Amino acid sequence: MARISPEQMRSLLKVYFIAGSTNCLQEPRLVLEEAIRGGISLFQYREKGSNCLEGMEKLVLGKELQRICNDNGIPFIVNDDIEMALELDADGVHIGQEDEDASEVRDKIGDKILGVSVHSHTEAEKAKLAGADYFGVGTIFPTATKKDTRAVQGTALLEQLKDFGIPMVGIGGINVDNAAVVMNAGADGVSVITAISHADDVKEAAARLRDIMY
Ligand code: 3NM
Repeated sequence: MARISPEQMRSLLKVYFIAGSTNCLQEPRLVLEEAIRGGISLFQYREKGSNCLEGMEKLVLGKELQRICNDNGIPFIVNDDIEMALELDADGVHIGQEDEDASEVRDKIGDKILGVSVHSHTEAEKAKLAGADYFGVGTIFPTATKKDTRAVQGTALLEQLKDFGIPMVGIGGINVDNAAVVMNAGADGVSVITAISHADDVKEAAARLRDIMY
């Protein structure tokens, strides 16, 4: 398997749904299935927060969500947990600045997709050198989902990072009302948790984001 091309990566990032059991108001498998029906392009399993699953339970849910992704041709990315990503043979991993060093992760995962959260020009330079396939750029708008985010920066950083030529996805407080602003600032896509996982109609929420991004 070769590294993903920037063009392929850009199209996968369009509507990037991130979730774990703690984000879902309904059964996570149902939420993922509905989000896929609505048209998400990529999924990240992020099992974080109080009362999140651990150990075998986390792995079992990961396997089930991965199978749903595989059955529907949606690549499956694992947040942070490199061991689990390798054990499941996931399509990729996403890491933050507090997680393992990006170069070491690249060595461990070979050609799998590597996403890195960046909050500054310096972090972006480092992530590019480490071999990131995409940048997760945030925190764009205020969010209640992640308590330990860095400062909210609006779309300014997206504008600054365009010249890197690395595919970029915005994160933090993105929804149907502000997704177009994020795209117009240079993002290839939007990554969202709440806008899809807490929607009354999950499929409809994903479809509306998709309409905006295409
Ligand atoms: N990372 P929602 S913000 C997982 O700024 C995550 O790096 C962020 O959730 C960052 O779409 C965030 O519900 C939470 O706002 C995004």
